[in-house]
Amino acid sequence: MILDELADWIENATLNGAVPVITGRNGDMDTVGSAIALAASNPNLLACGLHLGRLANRLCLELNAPFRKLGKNPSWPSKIGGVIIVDAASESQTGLTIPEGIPKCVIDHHDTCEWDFKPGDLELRGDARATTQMVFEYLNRSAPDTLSDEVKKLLLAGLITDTGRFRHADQSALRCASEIMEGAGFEYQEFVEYIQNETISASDRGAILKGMSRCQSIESGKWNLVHTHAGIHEGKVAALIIQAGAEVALVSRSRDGETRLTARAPRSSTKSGVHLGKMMQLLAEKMGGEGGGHDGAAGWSGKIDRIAAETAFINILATTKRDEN
Ligand SMILES: [Mn+2]
Repeated sequence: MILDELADWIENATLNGAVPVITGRNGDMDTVGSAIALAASNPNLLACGLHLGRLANRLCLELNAPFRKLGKNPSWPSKIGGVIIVDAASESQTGLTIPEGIPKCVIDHHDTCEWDFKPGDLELRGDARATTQMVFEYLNRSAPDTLSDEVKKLLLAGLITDTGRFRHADQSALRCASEIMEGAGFEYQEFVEYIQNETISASDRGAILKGMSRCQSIESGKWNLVHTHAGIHEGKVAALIIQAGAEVALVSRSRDGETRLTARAPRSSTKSGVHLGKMMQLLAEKMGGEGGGHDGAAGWSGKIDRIAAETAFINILATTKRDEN
């Protein structure tokens, strides 16, 4: 069983020194929750990463959860036994240069993967709906004492946000949530309300609305695509576009010479043949940069200009076959 291999890997690595548990650079709740929860299982594991997203920041403060924010070129501990990377499909998705020549372990649930593995490395790739689901399974099996209310909240928050509040859950994600709640000293509904209770500043609201006002709806091959560009909150803008009925949502953003694409698709589109993660990977092969993700949620980033990146995505969508079922 692969979870036993993870237990062995962690035991060996932590015997040889400190082991950073590195998050994806978006700092979303899934990556941050996974890192902190896993790090709670062994004193030689340290959760760290480039950035804490809004919710992750709020929850970490509230729970007093240990997380080390790193600069672009961090000084790693001198005695390092290995590195664990959670919820990131490639090195660039961490935004960091991972130290070389030490064993690494990648725990991830993306459909795409651009890591190189060497002997001594371990890859845990699951079709879980959140990386926190995989971390919970590990802790539940190998370190159940770690599962305090604080750790449970971090894991549950990752699962709730990565599944869009269980809209994209499946049976095992739902079972996982129920197992996390078993014996928990907090109430599920109250916790969800706490997570949802995000205040959006007037300037952020303005940016979201501006992104919405620039939306264009086009037919690309057999698909309806609604695209726009936004300065921030691309994920939120894309979600709103999907709620408006688009078959595929594409939101671009350009800053400091870097362009980022964020795409979302509802289940009806992914069932008919859209796989945004693979499309973003193809985009990276054609235009450079880095891309990947899930079938219904994916991203790409690179150095070409925004219009060229959008056009390349639209062309890939145009050639995507539609299975009528
Ligand atoms: Mn995730």
